[in-house]
Amino acid sequence: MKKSIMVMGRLDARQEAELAEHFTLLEHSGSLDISRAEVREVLAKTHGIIGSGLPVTPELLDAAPALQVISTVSVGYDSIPVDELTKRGILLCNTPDVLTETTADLGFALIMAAGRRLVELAEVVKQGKWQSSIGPELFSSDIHGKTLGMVGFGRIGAAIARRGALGFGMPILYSNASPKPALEKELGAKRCELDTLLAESDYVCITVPLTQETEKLIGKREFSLMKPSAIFVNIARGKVVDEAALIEALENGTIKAAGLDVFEQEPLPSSSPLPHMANVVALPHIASATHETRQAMAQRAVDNLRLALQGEEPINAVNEIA
Ligand code: 8YV
Repeated sequence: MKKSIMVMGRLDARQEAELAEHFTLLEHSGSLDISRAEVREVLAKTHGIIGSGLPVTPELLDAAPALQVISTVSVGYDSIPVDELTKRGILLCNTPDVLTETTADLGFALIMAAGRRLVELAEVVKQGKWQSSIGPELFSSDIHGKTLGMVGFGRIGAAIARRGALGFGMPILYSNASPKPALEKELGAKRCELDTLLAESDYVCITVPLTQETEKLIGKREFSLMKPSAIFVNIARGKVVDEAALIEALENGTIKAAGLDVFEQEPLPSSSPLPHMANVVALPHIASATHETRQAMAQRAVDNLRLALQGEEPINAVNEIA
């Protein structure tokens, strides 16, 4: 008998057909709200779940006794309790690599947008306020030759640093749990303590995953260490930063500007001041959201799910099941 799966979110028709060839696709109304009887009924039968931002809780896992694999269409898996999955013998797969360059493109775009005040200055033109030549109050900051500090130096962090070092001649500092000698050689990057990085960088870019150790890693104290001219970029997870401290630092000139793709709460609540601040470029979590990359991520997640449920080695397993 075919195994059953729940498809949460969008796959293209070809990917759905590929899964339907091997598995029964369970019909559901697109939510994982286990307070609903209909959702519990579907969960009770499912062997695999594919989707992104999946709100996985122990209660949800209790409701899915046949579950063998969760295949997330994302590299990050902070919404999923991996240890709990491992304890229950459930495999988790994610989609690294295929989104690295696209995410790094957006990270660097935010460095440029916040540094060169692109959104703010485009608004000057849009609102018909470009009446004389632009004066120093609207001048921006250089990017080339400035020091880029990478908080986290994994695949995406390295890809952003590569753009900065090779394309813009930026000296690179990085803080990371382990040293990266190959990248030090390739990019001239220097590893240092987080506090040193914060004090010496002109651009500070966050790419660490959200874990217990990195939650609120950057708060009031850390902002106070940065240069008043520093530009802060976050493409990792909003919860790595104390958002209230960030807002305060941007308001009182502790730092100069920020480019943000991620927020403590997403979608950003309408009460947030961040999108209305002139020195902030705020985006709706779109670092990997190109046609090509979302397609590649979905395909990778489909491949992972299919392989894992067929008892083969998936391409990207997060945990190990004995
Ligand atoms: C997505 C991301 O949030 O991969 C990640 O960890 O942050 C993004 O690419 C999204 O989940 C993709 O569907």
